[in-house]
Amino acid sequence: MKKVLIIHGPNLGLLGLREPDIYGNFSLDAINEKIKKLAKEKKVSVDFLQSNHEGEIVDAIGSSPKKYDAIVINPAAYTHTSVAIRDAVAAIDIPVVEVHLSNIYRREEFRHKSLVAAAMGQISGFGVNSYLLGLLAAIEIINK
Ligand code: CA2
Repeated sequence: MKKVLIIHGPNLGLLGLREPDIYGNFSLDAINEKIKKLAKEKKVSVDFLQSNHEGEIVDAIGSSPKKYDAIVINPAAYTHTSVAIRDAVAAIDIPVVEVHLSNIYRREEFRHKSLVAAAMGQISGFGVNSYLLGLLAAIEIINK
């Protein structure tokens, strides 16, 4: 069975508690449940990592090709700042799909730039469905 790693970046553990107008009402656990349900339907297995630490995310990306066939990542604020995560993504040979709950291009200008866009593609602005669409994109690529 193909395996996909889902990475949630900093502060996404706070989902559902604050800023529901921007990020929706779902908690991170609720999002993960939806991802698990889709993964089961599509017969792939998923693991989850939520981390507020750049180095931990870099390590997870770097070691993922040994264990996973693809990554779906919401790098959160690191999207706009982290050359280290960008370089980690560029250094691995499995597909990486970048996702965002909000449409980063409709928000403050500093969010318009993604350094992680070294990823294969990006889905932004569809709330929890960004993760589901991101997982479908990853599955499509790894099943080819
Ligand atoms: O829209 C997204 O998914 C973001 O990656 C979310 C990040 C933000 O920095 C990016 O520009 C876009 C923020 C995640 C923090 O989530 C919170 C959730 C609830 C309350 C406060 C923050």
